[in-house]
Amino acid sequence: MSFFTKLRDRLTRSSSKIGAGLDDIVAEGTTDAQPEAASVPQPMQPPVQPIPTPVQQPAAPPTERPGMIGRLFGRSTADEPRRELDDAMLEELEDMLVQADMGVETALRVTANIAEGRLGRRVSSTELKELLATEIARIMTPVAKPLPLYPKRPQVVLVVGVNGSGKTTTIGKLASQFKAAGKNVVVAAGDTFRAAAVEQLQVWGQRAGVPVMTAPEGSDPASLAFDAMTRAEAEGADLLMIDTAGRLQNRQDLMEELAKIVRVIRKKDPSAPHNTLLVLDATTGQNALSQVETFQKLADVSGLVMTKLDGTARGGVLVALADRFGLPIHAIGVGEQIDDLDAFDARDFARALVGLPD
Ligand SMILES: Nc1nc2c(ncn2[C@@H]2O[C@H](COP(=O)(O)OP(=O)(O)OP(=O)(O)O)[C@@H](O)[C@H]2O)c(=O)[nH]1
Ligand SMILES: [Mg+2]
Repeated sequence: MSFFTKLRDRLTRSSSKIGAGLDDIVAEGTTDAQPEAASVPQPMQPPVQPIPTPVQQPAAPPTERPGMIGRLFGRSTADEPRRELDDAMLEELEDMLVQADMGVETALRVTANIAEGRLGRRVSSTELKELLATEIARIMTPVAKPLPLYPKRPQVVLVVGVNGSGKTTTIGKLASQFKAAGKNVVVAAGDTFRAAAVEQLQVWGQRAGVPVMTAPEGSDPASLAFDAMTRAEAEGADLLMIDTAGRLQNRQDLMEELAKIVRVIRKKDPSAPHNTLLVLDATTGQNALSQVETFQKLADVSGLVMTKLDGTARGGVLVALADRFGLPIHAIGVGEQIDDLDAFDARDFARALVGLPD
């Protein structure tokens, strides 16, 4: 199964929320104001073209679009109900996007861009989805960047995030993918607070076929990080991924612990860590925004991974994150299995989020 199919199938709650929201908005206007619009056949008219936008994707010639989408949806977009794009409709659109966790600022911007040059036109739900997907892709394309790989050995990747966000699972999945790509990977169980956390990483290490450096429960994570650096250097590892604890009592503890890990690994390599990945849980919705702010103060966050996009209605938060922070989004997780993580693709995500086919 392609990752797009998986993403689209599993992002159902977000996509049905947004897709159904758009259907409702259009339907509402057609029943109230323009009852004739849905039923009048227009056999003599040319097929309705999607409204051109400044960044219209070159993927398919515009003349083929309605037919293609029509086939996929089992009907032609020309027969779809239409609603005039006016202030009332834009307001509904904005509210719906806020409800879908896109955040007020981002919802406003997206709505304004959709409105630009189109006020007074009559749009169908499918066209509105296409427009929205284009706007979302426009926001997300600049941040869709896979984890950069440097010639530096070992490249040290520090993985941070709140309790339960998916750090350990993400390390397991990434380790497996880098291993499969021929990289020599070492992971370090820097979350030394719980024996279960270490065991969990060991299980992932076995699945991925990579060595896991551990230390006794309760020992100093920084000294483990130092030992892991030593081993990764000795083995000529390409990548060292360091897991961290997310459940420290307060921000001060967490800050001190992360700072100490960084200090210690810099004794080995002053340029490390080369990446600091913040792992966010999509189900936390708008809270993810404040987590980014918090962790940017605690650590030099270089990129994001968003997990648990499966089965949440809050996938829109990723758009708000991209719009607000512009931090690279390296990967997204859509399940608990080893292959349920992939590089973030802006267009795929945008189309899946609004419930459009590939
Ligand atoms: N559905 C789903 N579950 C996920 C995903 N990623 C992680 N999980 C689950 O989320 C739970 C927490 O994941 P962990 O990787 O243990 O999270 P953590 O950040 O290491 O947690 P702490 O070590 O407690 O701070 C586990 O049950 C994972 O299987 C995902 O993309 N989708
Ligand atoms: Mg963990």
